[in-house]
Amino acid sequence: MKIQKEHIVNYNKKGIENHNQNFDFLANKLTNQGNDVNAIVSKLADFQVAIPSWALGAGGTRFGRFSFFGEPSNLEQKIEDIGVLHSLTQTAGAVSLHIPWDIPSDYNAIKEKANALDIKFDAVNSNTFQDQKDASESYKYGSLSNTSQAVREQAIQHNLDVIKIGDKLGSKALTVWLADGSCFPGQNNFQTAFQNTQDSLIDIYKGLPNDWKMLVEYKPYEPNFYSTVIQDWGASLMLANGCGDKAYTLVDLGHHLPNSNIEQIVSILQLKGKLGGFHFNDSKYGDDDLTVGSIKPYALFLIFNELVYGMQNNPQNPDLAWMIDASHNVKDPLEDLIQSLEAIQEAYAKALLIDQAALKAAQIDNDVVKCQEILQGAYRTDVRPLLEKARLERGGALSPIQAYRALDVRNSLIKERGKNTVATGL
Ligand SMILES: [Mn+2]
Repeated sequence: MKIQKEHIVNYNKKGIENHNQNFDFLANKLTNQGNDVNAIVSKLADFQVAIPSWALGAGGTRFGRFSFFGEPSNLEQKIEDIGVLHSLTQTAGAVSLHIPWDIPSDYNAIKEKANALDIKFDAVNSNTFQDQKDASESYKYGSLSNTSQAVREQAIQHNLDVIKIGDKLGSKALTVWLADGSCFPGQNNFQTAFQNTQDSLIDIYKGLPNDWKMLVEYKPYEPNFYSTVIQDWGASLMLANGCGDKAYTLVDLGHHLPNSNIEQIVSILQLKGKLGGFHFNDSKYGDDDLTVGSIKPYALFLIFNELVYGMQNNPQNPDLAWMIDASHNVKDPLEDLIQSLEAIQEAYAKALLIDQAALKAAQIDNDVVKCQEILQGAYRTDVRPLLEKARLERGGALSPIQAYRALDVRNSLIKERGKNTVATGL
């Protein structure tokens, strides 16, 4: 299914007058406060977030999975779904593939399809947390960290294969997330597991094309519940540094213990030029994979404040690979992703409103109250008219969720694909 541009234009007609009034009012206020509104709108329009290929089917838990029907059953259809998201939001201009769930059968056809929908291939993700059908070795007790050299070699080879697949599509980064760890004390020798992981990553790194990055993701627990080999940003940074300049840490919002100061983590990694990617989601308890901004929108704003500061002040840090890494089982996945994209843009827009010069002056004066006023002044601004403007200028929908429903997208997908299709993934 492809959404026709004129359908969006027609849908927008109903709300355009209201939008113009709201935008003019806000733009006027922000301009008087010293903001360059056009520059903010164009930054929002340029900000693109990759959609992971595994987030387009209904999400699940280990207890069950409830379909919303009309799921994409192959990679072509997954890219079409991202095309739907992108045409409405103008923010989802990239896909992040998971291998082996999404190995293209026809590379040229996939590239053409993505190109026609203005979708780029972002980081490719390897999978050494599940056993594959014809594999000779099992990852039951780990992959890159495994005590068995044969298992480690199989996992290294898989990552090298993923790089080759990504290279054919125009990807420029490999994301490595390991489930490796232990469930019981004494099961693993921590030092051996870490050293094996480092050595394996170095072998993968040697196969990385020159213009590629390796992104090392961390997670404190799950699926292992006693120890995880790459459990935090310190472990990730050590491993990245052990590989070389093209290896970076990847921060996933949900991969922290409760109340971790994630904004401080991204800040220091950018200072050191080592933040390579960021995965968005939200959580109440752990790695809940909830819609971005649904639980802790202020924390997301504080993280964006540091990301914006880094983008403006840390030329030593590369452009980041942005991706949504969430999928919840009680929402239509496409509606869930639209809400996440909106929340990301909202936090970004609010962070762009922070008067950095005034904040710096207040910090030097140790005017703690003023520092808080500056941050919260930006946070309390209703920036949605700016988001609407950024979407409108690129041909997107004033309200992507309302347009998605008004255009009856899910029912069209069900008519096209049937009820019982199932997307690959967890
Ligand atoms: Mn992630």
